[in-house]
Amino acid sequence: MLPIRQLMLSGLLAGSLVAGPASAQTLEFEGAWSPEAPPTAPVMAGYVEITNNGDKDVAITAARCDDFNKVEIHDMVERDGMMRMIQQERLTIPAGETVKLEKGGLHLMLMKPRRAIKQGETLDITFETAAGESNKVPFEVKTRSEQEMHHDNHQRHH
Ligand SMILES: [Cu+2]
Repeated sequence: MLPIRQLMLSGLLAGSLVAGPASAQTLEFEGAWSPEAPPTAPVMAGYVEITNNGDKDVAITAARCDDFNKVEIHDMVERDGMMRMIQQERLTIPAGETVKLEKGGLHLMLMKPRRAIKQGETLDITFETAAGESNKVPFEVKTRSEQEMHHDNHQRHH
């Protein structure tokens, strides 16, 4: 019986080794935050750095949050001398690269809050990829000055 058990065990081990990296999330989300907005604001923004640790490009095709009617991915584009926000149907994170969603560029647009959202709260935003993976990311609601302070501290540590 023993050799069979060992065979099965090694088979299981091999199986888990194969399944491990394939099922792990390839996207890494860092520094996710949302600037606090006045209570009557119809939209809020979301910023985050997304790194693709895999060896294949990953396309984010949707984002959603229970606290908002809709979440869109926007980019800032100059048209006719004016900066406009253009909705992106997909956001591709190239293999091994980091894409930054930040002020003045790519950002999340959180539309029509379903409740009052205050500083210090966390918004759970879920990103869906074209491959069917979903990544739930906590976005911290902060004032802009808080975020700048945090950024300074962060840089001092490195
Ligand atoms: Cu926008």
